[in-house]
Amino acid sequence: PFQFKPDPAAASPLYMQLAHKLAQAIREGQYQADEALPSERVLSESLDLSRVTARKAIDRLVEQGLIVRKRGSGNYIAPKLEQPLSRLTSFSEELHQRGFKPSSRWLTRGFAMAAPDEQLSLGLTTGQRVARLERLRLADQVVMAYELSVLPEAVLPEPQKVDSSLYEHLARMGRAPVRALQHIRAINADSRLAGLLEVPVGQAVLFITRVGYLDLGQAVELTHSYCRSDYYDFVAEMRRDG
Ligand code: 16G
Repeated sequence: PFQFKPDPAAASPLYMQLAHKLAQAIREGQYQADEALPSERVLSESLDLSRVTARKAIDRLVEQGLIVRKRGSGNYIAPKLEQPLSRLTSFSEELHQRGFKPSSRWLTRGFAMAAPDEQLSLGLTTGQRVARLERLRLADQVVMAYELSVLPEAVLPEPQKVDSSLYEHLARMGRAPVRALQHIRAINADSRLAGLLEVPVGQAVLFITRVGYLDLGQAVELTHSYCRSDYYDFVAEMRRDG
């Protein structure tokens, strides 16, 4: 169980000491990713502190991005996705690995005519249709990203059948990408994106474009991911030549 002994000689206020101790417990892995943290009431009662102190400590950790509040169900550890840039993986795989429950909240799942940039990326000719998948990506109940995926109709003839994981669906048909090219840029959220990602308008968001290919070089996926910069951290290992 979580232990906290206030230091009466410390210069920092009680709530800061508590926040510090809680942050340490989270970093040390005392709590599972999808497990609720003790509520403010439980914290204050078990540690014999005032409710205000407990609330201010939690507020501080929310500000620091370590904790998220979920309406009606309490406080949880914020999702953190340290995603290696050298391996081709899916959102679902990455989140499962970290003990979160990945899911998709669908906005669109249908067909459209390929736009010029989509034709170019996917190697299509004018007049060919594409499947369009538009969704929010969630870790437990926290929105981490908004994604728009475009695939040739021949690759994804039944977009309605994609469940939560696109790659799992493609793998079942032997069409999951084995190679991808990815660009990462920073943008500021406009009001629509800010609303979808539940961040303030103007917030910095990671805008990532991925084109995924099959073994023989056929492009199967063009995905634009808009990732919350507080939850994503892309990591690459580098070596100097020679
Ligand atoms: C990741 C990829 C995205 C891919 C998706 C498939 C990034 C920035 N984007 O979100 O390109 O389409 O995974 O995930 O990594 P799924 O199989 O869970 O649907």
